[in-house]
Amino acid sequence: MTRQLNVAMIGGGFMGKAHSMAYAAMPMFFWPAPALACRKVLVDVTPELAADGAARYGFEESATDYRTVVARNDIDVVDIVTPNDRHAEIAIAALKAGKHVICEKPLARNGVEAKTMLDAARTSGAIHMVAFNYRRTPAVALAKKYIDEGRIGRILNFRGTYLQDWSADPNGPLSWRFQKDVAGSGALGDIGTHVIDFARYLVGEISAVNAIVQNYVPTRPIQSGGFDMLGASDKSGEGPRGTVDVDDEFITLLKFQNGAVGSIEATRNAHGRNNFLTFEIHGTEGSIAFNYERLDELQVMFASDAGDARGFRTVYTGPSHPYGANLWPIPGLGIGYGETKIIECFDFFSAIVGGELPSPNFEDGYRISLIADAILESGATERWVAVGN
Ligand code: SOE
Repeated sequence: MTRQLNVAMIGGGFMGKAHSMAYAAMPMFFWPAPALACRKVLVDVTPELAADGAARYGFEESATDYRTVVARNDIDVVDIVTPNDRHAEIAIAALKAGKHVICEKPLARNGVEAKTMLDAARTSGAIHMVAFNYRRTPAVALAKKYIDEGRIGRILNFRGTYLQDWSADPNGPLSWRFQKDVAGSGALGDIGTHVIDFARYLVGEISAVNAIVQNYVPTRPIQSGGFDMLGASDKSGEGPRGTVDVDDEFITLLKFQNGAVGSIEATRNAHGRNNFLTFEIHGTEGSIAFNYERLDELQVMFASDAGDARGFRTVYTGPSHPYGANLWPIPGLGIGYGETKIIECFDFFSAIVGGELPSPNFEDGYRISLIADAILESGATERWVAVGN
């Protein structure tokens, strides 16, 4: 019989929806499934929100006190989908109780906080994962396969961007994503860390950064209620405003330990860009390019191509590509954000059942936090900063 894992989810917002959908749908794609998820308890800040989230996302019970829930004997997995300032306390409590933990990105608000989580994870011996879902896009996993097979040779250069526009309006609300004590950083932690994850996954460890870090919107209308509405609430601009103390944009140069160089930029203020998460990688034997806005496609060029056929070709991912045999039967049918979360759930559950740490785990989350810290320090000091270790 397929094993069952009882899940407690802490938080019930946008990511709660994504993860709940993945728990329900994963076995429909990956069968036989490594384990089935029983959506046991959903925890939120008020009884009403928790009950509403549980009903909507298919959890058996609701609760408001995560400490009682993570200590329960019938809970196997704790899934953290809260704002960033709660990640550490919840993860550490869950790991101390011996639970497997998946935590939304960024792992923590800074490297010091991430280290406390990594230490707890190492001590517990439990399985842990950080939800950098985009590397589970089949086209991105295909890029990794080509690189590992040496198909584009030695990597010379990585260029990554993550551009959105939902915070371009200065009258968009002051949600937690614009408050340093809750979020840790702005575009850097929220979306830049996805690109840092790509860079480490595809190229290797980053050794030094040289960054420009900017804020464009210093105050925003104070939001009523704690919900994260991204850019979608009242934008009249009337009423009291509060201070934004995080970055709206950063651009950084990169040095990799293996000698490659690169750059990353991220902003949520780029009018016209929605989820423009891209990379282009140049190697001695070819190049690879990816844009999440066309996530089924990988652009590939091999230097060995015949002279009259040189140029990027489009590979449409499908059954013969990573994870593809479990998705849809014909290339080009198209996947979306949901499938990346379903694959993430499959990899997490496979790791729990197999007893082997998945990647990215809390060690990766910690390293990414150190790189984010170095980017902020470089932006403040206007010089190259070596990434800590
Ligand atoms: C908002 O910028 C956001 O929801 C991020 O927090 C997610 O990580 C990203 O995948 C989509 O955009």
